[in-house]
Amino acid sequence: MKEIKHFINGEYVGSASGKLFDNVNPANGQVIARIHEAGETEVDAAVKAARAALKGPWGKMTVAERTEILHRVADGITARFDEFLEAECLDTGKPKSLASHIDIPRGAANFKVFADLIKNVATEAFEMATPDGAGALNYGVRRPKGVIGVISPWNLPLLLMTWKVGPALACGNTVVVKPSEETPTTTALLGEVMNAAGVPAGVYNVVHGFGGNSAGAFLTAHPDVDAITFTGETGTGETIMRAAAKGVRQVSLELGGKNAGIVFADCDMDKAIEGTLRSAFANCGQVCLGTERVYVERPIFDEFVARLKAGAEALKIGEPNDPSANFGSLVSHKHREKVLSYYQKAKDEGATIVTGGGVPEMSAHLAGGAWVQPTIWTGLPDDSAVVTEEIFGPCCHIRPFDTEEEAIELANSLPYGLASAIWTENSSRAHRVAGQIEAGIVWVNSWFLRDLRTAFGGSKQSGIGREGGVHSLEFYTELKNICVKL
Ligand code: NAD
Ligand code: 6OD
Repeated sequence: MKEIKHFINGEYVGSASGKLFDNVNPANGQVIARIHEAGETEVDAAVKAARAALKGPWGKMTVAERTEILHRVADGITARFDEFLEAECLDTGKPKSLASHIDIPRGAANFKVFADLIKNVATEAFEMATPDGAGALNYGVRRPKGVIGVISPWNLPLLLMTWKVGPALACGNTVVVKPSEETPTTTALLGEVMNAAGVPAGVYNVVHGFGGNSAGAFLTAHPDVDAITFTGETGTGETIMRAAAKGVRQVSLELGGKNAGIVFADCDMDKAIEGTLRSAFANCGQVCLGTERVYVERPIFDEFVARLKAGAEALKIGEPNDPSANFGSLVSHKHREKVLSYYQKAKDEGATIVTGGGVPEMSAHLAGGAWVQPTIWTGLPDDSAVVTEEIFGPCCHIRPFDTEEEAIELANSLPYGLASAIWTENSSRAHRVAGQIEAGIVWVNSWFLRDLRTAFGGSKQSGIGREGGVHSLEFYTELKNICVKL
């Protein structure tokens, strides 16, 4: 059986404790590998390696040298595209048709974009008058923050991990990554690419394991980690923030959401249906930016519901290797239990089940997989758990509205504030409504259209801080002011 080991100081190492756990293919329930679980010993070794590497060749490189290496990392991912694709799909159950367009290309792009960015960012300078008339000159310099702890989730494993490791390394930091216990393989494989690209030992380290009382907690509690960047559930974010308070370490938190789509009667219906289908069902609904609440203006409500139902029922459920499949399994049976518990709640609360609501029948070789049906409900009250809590599955509730003000109020009614999608052909309305939505990202007539130079993050309980473009530099560097008396 294949073993997935930690990557510490440029080498793959097993756990001293000998503790391993199963890596399961969620499409069929079969164990595909055994994963080493890091204890405090491995986490400490990884942090020590990362600290030492800051003082080694990595810390002495020019920006040009460092960014050239990061371009080689991106090219290394692309050169091994099929291996990354296979590994990502085996870990997650997602269709190759999706991961080949999103997960793996973005995994590579995250290194190139931030390598290019760091070469071209200016800092500030201020001339200052002084009483003696000679003056003073202030200027800013950016320095790496140090050792960054990166904790990543399972839904877009390579994409979300490199989204943090790319800028962290571009800024000259070193990292210790703890990928999700469900999806460790591409993070581990990246170690080989780092070595081949000439990234010095200790710059990129990986420890595997769980969250609480395991690798995640050991990493966030480690006193020699300078800052922690995390993507995952809001509750986990709170725990990590508490851990980071010890030693006053900075956090960047990209957390959960319960995102609203608002569909106005003046929308282009084809675009609204296509975009809402993707935002509700892509990646089996396991995208933090996904739409789980759809508000539709009353005159087009019935038509919209009927067309979304037809679109959901046309999705092709299948295993990753099926080229025609565009809808995979959930990431695990544990997650399926959570999603199905909401399917049950919707039933119990008297929802109209427009489509789905259960488990699809799969052929014998996939029967052990974590499959669920794409599901649409109507008719639930606004305070239903199904409408207010993040499910993170392929499902949405659709509710009619009558006025723009009502739609905005509904969209803003929850403590989350990650993303929203507005569908209208009236550009004044688009700007007016987008400006009033309490979310870090608002799309108009699109969804998950990403320009990596833009700010990304959540408001309210969906996160703290912004990453992307120059905003990543705010987290991954210390901006130091040097004041020179002339
Ligand atoms: P999770 O919070 O359960 O786990 C995320 C990571 O944190 C995993 O690596 C896990 O092992 C680790 N972890 C768990 N407990 C920990 C602890 N006490 N200390 C340290 N580490 C710990 O999230 P998940 O289930 O993997 O991912 C799904 C969630 O992530 C959803 O809520 C989704 O909305 C959110 N998400 C947010 C964004 C965003 O950009 N805002 C992106 C993707 C996913
Ligand atoms: O596109 C990105 O950079 C990003 N962080 C996407 C997050 C998706 C959440 O599931």
